[in-house]
Amino acid sequence: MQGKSGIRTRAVHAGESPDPATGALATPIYQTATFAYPSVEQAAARFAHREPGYVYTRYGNPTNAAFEAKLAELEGAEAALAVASGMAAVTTAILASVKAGDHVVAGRSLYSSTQTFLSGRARDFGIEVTFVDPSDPQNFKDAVRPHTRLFYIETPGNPTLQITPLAAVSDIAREAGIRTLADNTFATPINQRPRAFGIDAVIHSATKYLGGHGDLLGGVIAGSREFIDRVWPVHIELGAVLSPFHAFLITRGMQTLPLRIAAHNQNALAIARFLENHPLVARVTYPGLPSHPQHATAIRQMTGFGGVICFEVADAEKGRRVMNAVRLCTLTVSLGDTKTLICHPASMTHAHVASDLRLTAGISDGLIRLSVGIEDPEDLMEDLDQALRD
Ligand code: LCS
Repeated sequence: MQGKSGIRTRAVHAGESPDPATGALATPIYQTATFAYPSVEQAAARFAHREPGYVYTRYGNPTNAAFEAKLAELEGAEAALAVASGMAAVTTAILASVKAGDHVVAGRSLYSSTQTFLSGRARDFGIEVTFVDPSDPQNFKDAVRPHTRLFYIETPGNPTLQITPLAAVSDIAREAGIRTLADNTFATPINQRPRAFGIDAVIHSATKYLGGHGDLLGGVIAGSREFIDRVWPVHIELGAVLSPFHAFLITRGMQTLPLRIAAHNQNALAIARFLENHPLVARVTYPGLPSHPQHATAIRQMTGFGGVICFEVADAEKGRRVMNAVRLCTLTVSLGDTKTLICHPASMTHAHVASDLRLTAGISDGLIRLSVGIEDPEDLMEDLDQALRD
C-alpha cells in the first residue's frame, strides 16, 4: 500500500491481501496456537529470525499481522505490535522503555489504570515518575532529570480532554535524548498522527475506535522497527497476546474507521455546541470548541476533535439524575462505540484514584463524560435535553 493513497483507501486495503493459500478476500482468522514447521532446520531458522515464518501465536500470528500492518500504515509507523488490551499496550511499551532507576515524566490527565500503574506498580519496580500539567511543554522540560528516559503523553487526555502540544514536547525530548510515547486512543490516526509531530511511538486501546463496535478488547503499539523489536521480547515474556478473532474484528472495524470518525467528529461538535448553549449545563469541555483552553493547540495538531465531550451540571446529585434519566445514551464506561455512552468518572472509571489526584487532574464530582456515537445527532440532543430537564 502506497503512502500516497488517500486515508479511506489505506484504511480499507492496508495490511490485507487475498489469502495466498485459498484466495479468501477477507483476512482469515488463523485460530491456531502453533504452526507446523517443514523441517527442524527451518524451525531453527525461523526461531533465529533468519527466515520469515510463524512459530507460535504468542510470537506472532497472520491475522494479528494484518491488524499490525494496517495500523502501522495509518499511524505512519514502520512497525506495530498487537496486544490483548489497551492496558497491555501501555504497560508493555513502558516496561520496554524504562527499567529500575529510570525516571518518567507523564502528563497528569491519564486513563485511570495508566495513572495507577505509573503512580503505583511502576514505582514499586523502582521507576520514578513525575506528573506534570501537560498543556505547557515547559513543565516537561522543568521535570527532566539526568536519568529521565521517557515522556508519557495522552492527548486528548482521559477524561478531561486536556491537550498536550506534541511538537513542542517531542522537541524537548529529542534534545535531551528522551523517548516519547503517546496514547492516541481518543484521537485515532484519522484525527491525529503523533509521529508527524516527532513522537517516537504511539499506543492505542483498540477496544475503542479502532474496533469501534464495543465487542472486543485489544491494544497496539506502533513505532520504529527498532522500537518494536525492543518491545517484542517484553511482550513475549508478559504474554498479553491478542486473540486472532479479536484481531480479525479490529481489522474489519478499521476499514470503516475514517467514515466512523467523520461521523463521531460531526456529531460531537454539534452536541458540544448544543450543550454549551443549554441552560442546565454549567460547562462543556471539547477540543473543537473555541472555549477549550487549548483549542489553538488542538487545531494545530488535530484534523478533527473526536467523539468525547465532558460537561458539568450543577452538582454531583444532578449529574447522577441526568445519567439515570437518559434513554438513548447508555450508562456505562468505555468509549469509541457506534453507540453513545455516558459515564460519571468520579464514581466509575476514576473511583479508585485518590480524590486529591482526581481533583488535581480536573475530574470534579459533577463531571459527566459523553462518548458520542454515530446515531442521528437530533435524537441524541433530544435524549440529553429530556435527561437534563428530569
Ligand atoms: N488508554 C486510554 C486512553 C483509555 O481510555 C483506556 C481505556 C485504555 C488506555 C486501556 O484500554 P483497555 O485495556 O481497556 O483496552 N479506557 C476506558 C474508559 O475510559 N472507560 O473504560 C475503559
